[in-house]
Amino acid sequence: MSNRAQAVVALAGIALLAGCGDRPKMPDEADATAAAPSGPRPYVVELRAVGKTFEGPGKIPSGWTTFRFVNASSMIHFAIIDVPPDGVTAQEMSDTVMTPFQEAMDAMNSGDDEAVNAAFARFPAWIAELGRAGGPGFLSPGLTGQTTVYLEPGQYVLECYVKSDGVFHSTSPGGGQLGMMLDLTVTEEANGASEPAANATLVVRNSGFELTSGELTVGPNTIRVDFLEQQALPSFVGNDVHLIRVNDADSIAETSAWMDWRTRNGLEDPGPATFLGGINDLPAGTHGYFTVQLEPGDYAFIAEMPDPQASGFVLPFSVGSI
Ligand SMILES: [Cu+2]
Repeated sequence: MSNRAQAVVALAGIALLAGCGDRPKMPDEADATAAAPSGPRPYVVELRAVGKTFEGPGKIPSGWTTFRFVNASSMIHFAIIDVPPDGVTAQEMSDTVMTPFQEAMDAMNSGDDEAVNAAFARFPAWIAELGRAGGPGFLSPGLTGQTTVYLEPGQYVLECYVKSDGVFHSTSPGGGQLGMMLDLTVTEEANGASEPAANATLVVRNSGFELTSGELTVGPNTIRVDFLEQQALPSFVGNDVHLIRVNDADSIAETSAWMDWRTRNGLEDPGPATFLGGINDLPAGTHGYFTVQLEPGDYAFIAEMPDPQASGFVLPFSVGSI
């Protein structure tokens, strides 16, 4: 018998003795003792957005990983997890991808198509094979999000490409510094965490979102997101899920218009809605989770892609009595 099992048996004996004694048993005492060994055990990584930088660990064990994403800044941020080819670091991505991306954006804003094409032509050949492993979705200032993904051992790069004054947060501020990017090494060691338990399942296909099981309610919700399909759109983005609070009749249309990074106001902070988190692109056939606390009101799942509303990637819903 393991030490842990012995400890559980010993605790059970104490609970039994307590139940037989003079002291009245508290209503949930026995339940708490019984639930502890078998309940889901998350492995939580705190990732903070401070100004236009990420603060988080550089090395973590592999397995189901829950990112507690704390937005301690005054801007909207997200944290997409890139899977670059072996040996490609955040610094190399910054030099070879983020720099031409910013040049392309500047050229788009000035209407110089030739310069746009020249910038895109500078991308490294591997850009078409850049993988994605999810990560926390858009989160408004001051909020905390929670997103869980399965991370295999390997080398990852986190990035945020929300814009401030037309500049992607992932763009280097100069002087050899990284923009909003973070190298993350995931080791062979297993974190041993359990897969989260969800109360609702959202399915993602190339035709849009569908809530296939469960119910969204007032209070904490853990949403399983099944990526049945994934796609590479011409704007270099794919299927993902973000959650907004729908504050008025224009929230969805305005957010849908904001979701195209190629436009001057696209992904420009501050955004038109309150973002509550979500999950970034995962490969087809895989799944992840995000957890959100909902107050009574109107909400919508929405994707970061050109005109998600026209493409089936907006799913409004309401919880509680309004
Ligand atoms: Cu950002």
